[in-house]
Amino acid sequence: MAINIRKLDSTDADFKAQLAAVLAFEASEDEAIDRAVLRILEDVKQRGDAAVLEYTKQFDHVDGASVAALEIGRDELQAALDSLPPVRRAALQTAADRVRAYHERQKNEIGSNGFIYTEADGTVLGQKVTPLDRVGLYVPGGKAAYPSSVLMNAIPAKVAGVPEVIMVVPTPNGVKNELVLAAAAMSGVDRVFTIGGAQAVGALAYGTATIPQVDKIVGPGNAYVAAAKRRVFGTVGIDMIAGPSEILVVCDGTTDPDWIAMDLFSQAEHDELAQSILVCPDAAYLDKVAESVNRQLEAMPRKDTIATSLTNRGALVKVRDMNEACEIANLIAAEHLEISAENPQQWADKIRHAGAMFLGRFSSESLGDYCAGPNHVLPTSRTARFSSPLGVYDFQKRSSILMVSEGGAQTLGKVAAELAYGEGLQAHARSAEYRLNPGLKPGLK
Ligand code: HSO
Ligand code: ZN
Repeated sequence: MAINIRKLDSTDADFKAQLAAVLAFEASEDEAIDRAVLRILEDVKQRGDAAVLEYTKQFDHVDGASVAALEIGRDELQAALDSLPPVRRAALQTAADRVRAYHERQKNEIGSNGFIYTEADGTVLGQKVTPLDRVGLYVPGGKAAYPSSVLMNAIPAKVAGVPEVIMVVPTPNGVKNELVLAAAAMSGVDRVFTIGGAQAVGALAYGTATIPQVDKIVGPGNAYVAAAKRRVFGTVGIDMIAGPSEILVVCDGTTDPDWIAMDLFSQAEHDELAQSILVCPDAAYLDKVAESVNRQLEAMPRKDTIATSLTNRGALVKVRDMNEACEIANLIAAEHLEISAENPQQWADKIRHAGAMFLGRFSSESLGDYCAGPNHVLPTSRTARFSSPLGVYDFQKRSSILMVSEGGAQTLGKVAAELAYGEGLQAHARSAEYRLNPGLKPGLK
């Protein structure tokens, strides 16, 4: 199988338009899916467990006696963990430990403890940070079931202090993924139900007699799950609607081309819609990578997916120099950015938009996907321009604190009243003025 990855050259007059065409991706918002999802959500809202049970039978061919019977108990989760081959269990443990350590840092070092300060007149102002009470974690079934994603979603929730993490995972035809269950046990998931699709999202969002209502739903899913998450947003929080995986490699031409070709494959193998792009100032190097792609492809079990992804959405981009490569990286705002170069730090300093930056030739994206520590749930489809990796902060919220002293009420009361009168809101003004000395309360004067 020989494939042709599109080649772009930044000196072409219409380079920007060509690049835009490569990046163009319309998240398919299928109206038929949306209508079906709306019906399911309404049904689950009205009929609760009975609806969940029926849809699970219809879509997953799992005929439970009750929703309670679809719960996987702690013993079964622990048994899944205990039955892993020792080497795999050790790898899962290392990954979990490293992900936890990273997120502990995140909790302690980016102000998750809130703040409080006292003004000269004794007024106290601050911000209190609290974890969410209950979070729902959606885990896809079938081929898209990633145990690593269980760790990446559940561990930051637990580090944030969420007391209850409820996981849902469809088990079509009753087939359970043991590694997913093991990962749930390892990351401290509290309860697991074998339900999926829009019905599971609805159950978590509205609650049923058996499934507790959660405050936020996180985790990836298919088009139905994405549509359902969009619909329930507002009733509950959601993390994001993730698009296909992306990798952008900026290379100075000094890394083994086979390594880079495999890095491009690593995201292409996720999905035919995944995007892998290489940007480099050295035209001969791009040719070497193209050659390596064709030489290595044949041996890949997922070669069809990789070939489709690279052919339809991949690109090899020749740029003038590394500075221009960094400008393009900022434009693309990729989910994963590898800077495979000598002294990567100097180029990283120029990057403002990327979900995660992998610096230096030993930092392959796959290490981040599994076990380095940072989260692998990252903004896709250029949303790294305005959003961030999933983190402890996504499982916390902030409350403002105002404790105004009697002295503070004198100064602030006049300011507030003045602005309230300006807005025509008499009760606001009076409420502030009642607290002035001497009070303005009728009868007290
Ligand atoms: N690259 C994916 C995460 C993942 N990779 C899970 C392998 N397993 C998210 O962008
Ligand atoms: Zn991956």
